[in-house]
Amino acid sequence: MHQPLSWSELEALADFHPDLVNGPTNAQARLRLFGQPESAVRVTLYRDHHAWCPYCQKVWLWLEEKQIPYRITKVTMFCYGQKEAWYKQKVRSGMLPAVELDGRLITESDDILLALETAFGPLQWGMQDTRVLPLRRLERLLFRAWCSWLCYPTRSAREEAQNKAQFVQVVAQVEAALAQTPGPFFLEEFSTADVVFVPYVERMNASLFYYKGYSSREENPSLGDWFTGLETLLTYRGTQSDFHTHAHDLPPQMGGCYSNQEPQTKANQQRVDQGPWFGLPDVAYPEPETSRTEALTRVLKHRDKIIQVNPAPATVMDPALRAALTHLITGVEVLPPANSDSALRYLRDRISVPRDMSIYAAKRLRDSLELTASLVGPSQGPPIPQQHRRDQDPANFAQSCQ
Ligand SMILES: N[C@@H](CCC(=O)N[C@@H](CS)C(=O)NCC(=O)O)C(=O)O
Repeated sequence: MHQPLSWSELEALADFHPDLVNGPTNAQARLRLFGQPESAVRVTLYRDHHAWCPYCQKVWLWLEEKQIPYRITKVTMFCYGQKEAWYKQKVRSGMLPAVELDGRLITESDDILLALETAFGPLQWGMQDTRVLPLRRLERLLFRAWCSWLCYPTRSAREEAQNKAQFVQVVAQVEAALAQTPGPFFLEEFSTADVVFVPYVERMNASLFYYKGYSSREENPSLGDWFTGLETLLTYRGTQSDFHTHAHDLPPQMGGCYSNQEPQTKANQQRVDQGPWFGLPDVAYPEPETSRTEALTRVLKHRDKIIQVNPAPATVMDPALRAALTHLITGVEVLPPANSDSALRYLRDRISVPRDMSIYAAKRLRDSLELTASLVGPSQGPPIPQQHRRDQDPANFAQSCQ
């Protein structure tokens, strides 16, 4: 067996340095300029550290598509840790997102989009357009059908089947709406209508796969084409999350997600939690060549904190993590210390997309952590909490957070 590379040898291989400010959409930037001078910035977006809030994703995607220069200030969501006092003074409820536009504070994602449209013009068809309004209503109908199926326990197989049938019936309406235009999007071009659907349809795709054994993207051809269309956009790819992140972030946010316990569901849960992660219907565009270097660079940036928050002592996690990263970047298997299997799987379970890295980088990293752990044993890490996600408190990463 080979020895793990040293931290400095790993650093020498960590060659992923995108332009966060002017380059492709990413979750780490604090400023986005799209080639314009900083003096052009009129907007500050307050969004969650976790890059998970669906209403923030809507505004984020809109700003990126319109290439409006903006600043990003990150705030903690209640279930991850302590809400910043300065934010509660600004927005009493502490809710996200909020935007400052020319110094004026606006909350509520729909109101934010309306104000941004007034200032910068609509993204093709606007929020109040007669073609967009019925689609917005359809999105809310779909949201309610999804919640009714996912977020309430059922007392019988019949009730479960009824909830599913109701969801499938609304999805059929979405399929019909998508089929109205020749391209993959709701209207002739990617527009506000798509932006409105993105956050929850992405979360539906993940959560129904994991909790109900139902693959929305594969079972509905027009929805499948819609996802493929979205994935042609670098803006969408930058905001895109994965099945693992959504499956475990949704329960505390939604007040619970209920599995139907069917064999397909159990198989899907095993796959999302323990791999293999490649081939899951959470992404279909080809893997970029940079996915391994991206994962390595992102881990190295936070390595001290990652080792510190791990339940295992640093004497175990430090060499274990180097073993996994050596596999990630060289493809060579390296035996980690005895008993480091649960430490590596603890980290495997806490990679958050797109907060930490993009979807393929996360798959590569999970893959190397799992493979390296499996060389010493089958122990899983402590379970992921379902009532809160304080195991992901951004305060632990405050200094190294970027
Ligand atoms: N109707 C609001 C809903 C916003 C909302 O529910 N935001 C959640 C996050 S998804 C929130 O900020 N919750 C408080 C928290 O988690 O800290 C909007 O459209 O902006």
